[in-house]
Amino acid sequence: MPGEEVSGDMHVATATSAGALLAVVDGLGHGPDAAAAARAAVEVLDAHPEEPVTALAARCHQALRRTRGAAISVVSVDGAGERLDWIGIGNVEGRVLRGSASERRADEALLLRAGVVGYRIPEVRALSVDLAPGDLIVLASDGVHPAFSEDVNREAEPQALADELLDRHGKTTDDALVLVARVGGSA
Ligand SMILES: [Mn+2]
Repeated sequence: MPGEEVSGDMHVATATSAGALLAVVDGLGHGPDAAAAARAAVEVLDAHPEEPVTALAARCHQALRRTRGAAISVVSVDGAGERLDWIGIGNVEGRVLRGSASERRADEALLLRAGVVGYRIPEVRALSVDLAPGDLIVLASDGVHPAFSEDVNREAEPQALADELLDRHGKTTDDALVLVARVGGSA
């Protein structure tokens, strides 16, 4: 957010033995206290990337109790890139945007559950989505207008796409973060 020296939005993108763990964390509000809450969640996720997303949500909830709390969406991608499990508490949007190898599959939006991690979280279970090589996984904090996924160049490189989405859809009234990953082949 303009005027702030730190961002309260942070991400995790780490390889696991099974595949990858991706997350975007939005510390409540903005400024240093928001960043402290987000950092606490990132530390938990980085320390336990192999765990199921439901367990990670519970761990983050515990770790953030003395912070102002956060919105968190977490995605665990399996080894061959054939499936993901994801969970969203608060308003970090998640999308799977299909590549050309997924012609018969519809795009997917992560079901977000109301709550603040560290303060009050609902009973949540992970939802699964089948993937194919070329599919895009996009996570975006609420500093990005939720219409971001309506007109995406699906052939773009992930970094270029993240930059473009932030540029086109980022708000100036909040911190904003976009994380883009593309599903590779079996390698
Ligand atoms: Mn926000």
